Amino acid sequence: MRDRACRFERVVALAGGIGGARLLDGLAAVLPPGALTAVVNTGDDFEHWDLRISPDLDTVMYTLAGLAHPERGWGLADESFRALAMIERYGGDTWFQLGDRDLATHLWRTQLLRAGMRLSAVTERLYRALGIEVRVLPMADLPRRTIIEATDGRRLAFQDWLVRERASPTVRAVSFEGTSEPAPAALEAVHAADLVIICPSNPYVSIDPILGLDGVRSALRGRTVVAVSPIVHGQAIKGPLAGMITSLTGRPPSAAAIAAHYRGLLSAIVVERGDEAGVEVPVHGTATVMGGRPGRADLARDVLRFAESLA
Ligand code: FO1
Repeated sequence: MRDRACRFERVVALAGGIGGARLLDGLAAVLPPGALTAVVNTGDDFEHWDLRISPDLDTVMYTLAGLAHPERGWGLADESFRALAMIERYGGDTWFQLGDRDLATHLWRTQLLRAGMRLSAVTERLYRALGIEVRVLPMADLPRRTIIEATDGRRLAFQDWLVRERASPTVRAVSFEGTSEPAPAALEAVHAADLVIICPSNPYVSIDPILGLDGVRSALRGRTVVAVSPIVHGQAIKGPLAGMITSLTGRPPSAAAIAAHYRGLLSAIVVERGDEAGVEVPVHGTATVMGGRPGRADLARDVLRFAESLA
């Protein structure tokens, strides 16, 4: 069901990871067709089994198509791992669990990229094939890899850190390698936006890769920018964020730490009810933990209504 009540016509949502995908799903459900553009992190992308893998673009795609694994958040609900089992028998790399149907996505994306198609065009083609109407753009067409600089001195590629080493090396810094050029359509979308939503994603490894691209921060200046906190009562719903806040800022994980990270960018922030303390921008407390699709639409509606109250 869509709410015609919303006055925003050009909403841009910055997203990465599972929390971001879920709010995008809610926004897609409540906004009129054509009103939403998603700019998705590609800093997690990497080559594995000689395939080009874009985990956040795929998590968003499967979530918007209603195909994502409901608990895990990544990969497909209806999946098998028989190819992975054969790779295991051959002694190949199995630390990154690629399912049989998920493999089709990586095979097809790799084939189109190797044929010279830009990642934006490949993304549009994959999403359209799964019946997704929302415009979803990669943050950049060329690779820009997120690097984790660990306190033990190692520089780790993102998936090596997150999955192979289970996010156990303490993070000293996060850096980025590769293009600094945003996808043209992504930058244009931000410039034209009447609302920008920063989804409840990991600020360091899902949103900063986008903000660090040429022209993005300046395009956000003067826009209404509303973030949704990915930290709820001091905890992350999913992933390594809580420990990263402590190791990168020396502060305990909190919604206030999230607002402080986006200092200077935010018009306001939406947090879990009870997490308003210490937040130095206009703040709205609500229920931010999304259950299934109805909860995602409820949060999306709540964020849009709060954003309307700001103007
Ligand atoms: N995350 C894991 O913790 N273990 C995995 O084996 C794994 C496989 C995987 C396959 C495809 C895909 O699109 C995502 C996958 N993820 C896995 C999640 C992924 O590492 C993260 O979701 C993103 O990179 C950060 O949100």
